[in-house]
Amino acid sequence: MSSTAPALNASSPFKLALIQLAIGADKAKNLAHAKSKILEAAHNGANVVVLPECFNSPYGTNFFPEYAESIDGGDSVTMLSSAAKEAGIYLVGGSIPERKQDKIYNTLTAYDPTGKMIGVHQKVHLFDIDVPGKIKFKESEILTQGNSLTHLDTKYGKLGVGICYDMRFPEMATVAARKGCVAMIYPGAFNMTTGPLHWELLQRARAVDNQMYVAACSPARDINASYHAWGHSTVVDPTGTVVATCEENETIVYATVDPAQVEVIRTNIPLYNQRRFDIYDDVSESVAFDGQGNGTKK
Ligand SMILES: *[C@@H]1O[C@H](CO)[C@@H](O)[C@H](O)[C@H]1NC(C)=O
Ligand SMILES: *[C@@H]1O[C@H](CO)[C@@H](O)[C@H](O)[C@H]1NC(C)=O
Ligand SMILES: CC(=O)N[C@H]1CO[C@H](CO)[C@@H](O)[C@@H]1O
Repeated sequence: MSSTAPALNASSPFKLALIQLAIGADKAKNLAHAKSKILEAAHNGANVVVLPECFNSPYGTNFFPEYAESIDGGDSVTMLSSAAKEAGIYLVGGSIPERKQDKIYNTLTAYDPTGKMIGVHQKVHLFDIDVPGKIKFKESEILTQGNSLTHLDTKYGKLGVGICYDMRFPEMATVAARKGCVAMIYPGAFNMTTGPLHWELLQRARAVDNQMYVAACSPARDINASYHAWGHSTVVDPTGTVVATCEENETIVYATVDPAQVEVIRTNIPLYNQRRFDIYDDVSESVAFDGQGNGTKK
């Protein structure tokens, strides 16, 4: 039993910009600064702009309750919508701590060039790790996990989104690829321990397994903050090659995402015709998507 490569419904290349934003303790300043960088990226020709994880707040469970907002009319969401509109770009608005009733989520929102919200993703896999002597972090002490996958419908094709630790779970990217997404985009803030070890490797792995683009957008490193982000915002192409990256300071990383490159690699190395769903299951078959791009288990 074989399968065929998913239709991408995307023909034109687009310019992707990852804003490796310098984030401080002043939320209003973070919002104003993010907006100016979004406009800068658009000015430089970007069509899809990405902000990092937790862009309105320093990263840390102790900060989340103070910086958390409603995504229904909150300051961060209001800024993101107006920045997308003013810049005339698609915006993957990093993530913010979202307050909803008595719970806090790590939530990504995305917008089209008119400022309309086109997707909401609550981080599905919470970051709970303990590498003795190196790093201990338990998001689940404060955060609640989301329960659905999210695909954004854009005029450049479908984009799958995840947040940081979500990158470690190959099923999410595989579902996105098989449902026709041209790229997976992950705002994320890896640490100085996990960054050098896995940040680039995971992106290349997700890209080569799924023959799709993968991009991850980190905050700039702030040596004065309690959490030292690895930085190195990166774009990987569908062959698994790093096509754009940077170091730790604030910058904008640009890359062209070309659906034709996805088709080329899927033709040259035709994994899609060679999968053996007679001996293992197609993980994407177990997820059903609604009209808003939210996927849950059938
Ligand atoms: C870090 O703190 C030092 C000492 O207070 C200060 O001089 C420096 O500008 C700070 N750096 C950043 C990136 O905020
Ligand atoms: C990042 O910025 C700091 C402070 O300005 C500087 O000392 C350092 O060399 C920069 N790092 C790189 C890789 O440019
Ligand atoms: C929040 C946290 O656990 N930060 C750690 C990241 O890793 C460095 C070591 O590289 C630790 O010093 C930090 O405590």
